[in-house]
Amino acid sequence: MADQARTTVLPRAHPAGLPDLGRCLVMGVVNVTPDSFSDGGAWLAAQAAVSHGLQLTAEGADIVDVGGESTRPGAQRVDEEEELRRVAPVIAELAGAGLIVSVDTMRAAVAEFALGAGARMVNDVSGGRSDPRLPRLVAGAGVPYVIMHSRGPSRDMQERAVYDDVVREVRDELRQRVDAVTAAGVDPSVIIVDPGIGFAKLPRHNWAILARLAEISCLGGERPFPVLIGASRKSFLGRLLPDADGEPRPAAERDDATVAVSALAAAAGAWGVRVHAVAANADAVRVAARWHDAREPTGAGLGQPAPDAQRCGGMRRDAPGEAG
Ligand code: PMM
Repeated sequence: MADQARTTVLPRAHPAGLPDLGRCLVMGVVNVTPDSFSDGGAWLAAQAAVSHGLQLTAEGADIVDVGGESTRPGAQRVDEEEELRRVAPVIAELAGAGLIVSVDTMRAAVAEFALGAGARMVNDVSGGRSDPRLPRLVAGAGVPYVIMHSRGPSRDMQERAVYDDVVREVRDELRQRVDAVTAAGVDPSVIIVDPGIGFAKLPRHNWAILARLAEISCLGGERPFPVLIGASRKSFLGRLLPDADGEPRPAAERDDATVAVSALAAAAGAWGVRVHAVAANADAVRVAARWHDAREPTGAGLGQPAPDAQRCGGMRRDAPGEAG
């Protein structure tokens, strides 16, 4: 594990069921909610949400992630009927237009509708804990499945942001979730793991995780999992960049900082970044891929990694001063 802690480039991992673009993918966020912290209310009307999804795709999103329930700290749950009412027409239209749609839900009934309407993946911020029928549904459908780390409902999750070693604990808790969903029948090849930036985490926890992504990808085992990072506009970026009075920068002004995180996460080998402002992030992941490829004497970079970068045990060290 000491080796993994010093490794800066994740072993390459890609989920079955999605195109391999040879670079970090960009997942554009379509929140059909009145109360998301970053864009609440902006896309609540179905037609506005559909136009937004199409616009994000035109700007370079590889996937659009449609959600009807806010998960911001302190948020209350919406009922299933309301969640479905919000997302159903949006998913049906975006999938019908040929986009790769992911449904951001913790409920099997919502995921079932979405997959029936053409969605191609499920993003579950509860990591299979909220609705035990959801992993079983995903297992039957065989679609890519994002298992995100959190510590219980958004309502009071920040009270559980207590860690001795956040990276080790998040990794171990994600491992337990991966074991639980695979026991429910989910094929490990479709699993994407997400450390849940901002979910039951303080700013210092988020930074520690971002700096040690390889440990999250490996989960302590041999097989690397693709890693998704959702840092976009989150409050730890606002706190990093306060104004002259010490007030955190507002969510709407955190996109440049988000782009910096995307470039660094992509260069570290993240499989995907989940973002609100797509265009600049789409540029960032391309810069990161090209930068990385240019450093590889064999031409094998994030697109075609060196063979020893495929497994957790044999990762390259890529930090300045450590290479070669
Ligand atoms: N963050 C939010 C919602 N869904 N899904 C994944 N996989 N990872 C995240 O970090 C994540 C998520 C909250 O952000 P938003 O309200 O801006 O969508």
